[in-house]
Amino acid sequence: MQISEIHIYQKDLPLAGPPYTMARTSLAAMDSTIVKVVTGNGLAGWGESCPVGPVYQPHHAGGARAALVEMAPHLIGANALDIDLARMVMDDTLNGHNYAKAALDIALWDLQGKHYGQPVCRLLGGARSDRVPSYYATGIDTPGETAKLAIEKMRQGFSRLQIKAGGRDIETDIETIHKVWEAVGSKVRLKVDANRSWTARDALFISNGCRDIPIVLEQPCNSIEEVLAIRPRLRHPVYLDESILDISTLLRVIALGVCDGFGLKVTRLGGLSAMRTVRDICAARTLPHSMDDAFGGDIIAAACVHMGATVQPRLLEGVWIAAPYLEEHYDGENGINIEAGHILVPDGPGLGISPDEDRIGNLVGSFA
Ligand code: 0XW
Ligand code: MG
Repeated sequence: MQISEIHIYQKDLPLAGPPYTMARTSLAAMDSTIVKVVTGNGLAGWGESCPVGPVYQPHHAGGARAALVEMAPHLIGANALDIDLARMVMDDTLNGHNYAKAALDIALWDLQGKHYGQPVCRLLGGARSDRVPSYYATGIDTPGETAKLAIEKMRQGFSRLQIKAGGRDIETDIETIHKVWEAVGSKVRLKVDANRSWTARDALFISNGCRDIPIVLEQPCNSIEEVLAIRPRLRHPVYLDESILDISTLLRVIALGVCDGFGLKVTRLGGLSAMRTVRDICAARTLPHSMDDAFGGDIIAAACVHMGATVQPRLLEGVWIAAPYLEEHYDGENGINIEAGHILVPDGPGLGISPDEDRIGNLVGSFA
């Protein structure tokens, strides 16, 4: 099943509501990149990579497209079913840029599923259930507003929440955590995500100031070394997110004992192929993790849900998708949505979605 065409698109994703705010960034719209890989027998596979702005992690929307333009011509003629071989071609063509390679990798899994008439989760080992738990991430807001939002999301059916923190005085972060805990208590599993923004001092004060509240601290400080230095003095479990740039780093932090789990991003790690390895490493060490991406529409959401469905439920911290923040779906009929805090696993072949070609943005490059 030879790859005959690759098309690369740029898609603006305006947000339906207010700007999306984290400690170090605030965004009113996202810039996504979509790839369509076509085979000689007329099948099409879809992939996507959408950084949440240029500050969250070292990914850049324009960089993703430049990387795809660099790699695409070398994949024409390759067998779409040989995903590992295709990945080698990518690595021989371009060093790094996992987040761009991820879009092609996801499109090849979609194609493989369509070829065999099976959902991607089956090709990845099999779904543990027909739906996965999601979690809601609050933006940075006042303690009172964040607590109100936490109650609203709990009532909508979310059993897990991620409270954004950082980028302001630590007293406000401490008060926010207390207010949310008073509002939802142990009915909801809580993570507090500082998105790299706390100093070691901030993290220690905040962990002490909330010592009786069962929270996980996600990516409290900027670097692995900073977290490692304060780890024995923290009162809470720590998950790493932005620090996990590749499989090698994951192995290093597990060996060093830096953290108790992970917030994982499919495109950062290089797509579903790499994520399958990461999932299995986490299972071998009983390390819980989420299965997310930074942002993006139905294509990346479907990829996260398929992979999330194959994770042992006790280790799956949830699948975060951007659907609640977006104005439209690429697939008007089978778009990926959250209902009562859960996401149904698509059961059609491949990723199980069919993007409407009028909704996938502007063509920036075609290769045949
Ligand atoms: C909440 N997320 C999964 C989505 C945002 O892009 C950031 C991310 C996180 O956990 O940092
Ligand atoms: Mg995070």
